[in-house]
Amino acid sequence: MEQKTKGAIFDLDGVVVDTAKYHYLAWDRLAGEMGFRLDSSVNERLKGVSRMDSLEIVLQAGGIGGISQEEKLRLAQRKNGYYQEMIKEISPSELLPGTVEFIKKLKERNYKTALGSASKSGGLILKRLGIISLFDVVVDGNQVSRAKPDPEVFFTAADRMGIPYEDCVVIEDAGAGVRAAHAGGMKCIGVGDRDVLAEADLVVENTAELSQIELIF
Ligand code: B16
Ligand code: MG
Repeated sequence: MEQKTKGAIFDLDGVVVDTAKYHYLAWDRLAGEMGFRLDSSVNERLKGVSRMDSLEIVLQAGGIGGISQEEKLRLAQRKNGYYQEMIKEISPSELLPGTVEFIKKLKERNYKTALGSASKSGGLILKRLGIISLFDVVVDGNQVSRAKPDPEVFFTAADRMGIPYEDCVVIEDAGAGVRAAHAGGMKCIGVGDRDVLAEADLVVENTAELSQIELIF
């Protein structure tokens, strides 16, 4: 009997590639221009969070308030300019180990695959990494308006794959992403810190461990 087609939805930052370091450096440059520096605890809080929500976290870290919406948009745009400069030369050597192998294994087992990222540069980064053809569907920050933990990004990916939500598994490194997957009735594999990802159905410490997973979902 042929196996039922299922869906696997991959987050980008922290699952496919470590773009968090570039987001952090770009935000820290902006913070420096405003007279403060970021520390690593802020870095953790920025993961998986949309650009404008990230700006709020950064402003709060610097104790900066009373900024107009127009100015906030300008600041976020400036940070994105720094980020774009940093990812201009991103290359396949920066792919996190194990993820591509896991995607290929899923495809052999009749899974459809999707990107489900908050980043407006998600599609562009997949192209630069040379792996966009591994994804049946690409949903990034350009196609959705509500940030994780809202499940919109994963619903959009599942709808485009034509797979029922309960037959989808999300692979995520951020707590907000795990909550979004569950809010959408999907299973979730967490990659990273067990404390941060405690709610996930299964947690692996890093992407290299993904390919060891027996596909129970
Ligand atoms: P952009 P993900 C997220 O990527 C990042 O983790 C987060 O730090 C970033 O603010 C967000 O994308 C938006 O990125 O400014 O490029 O639109 O983990 O959802 O793949
Ligand atoms: Mg992420």
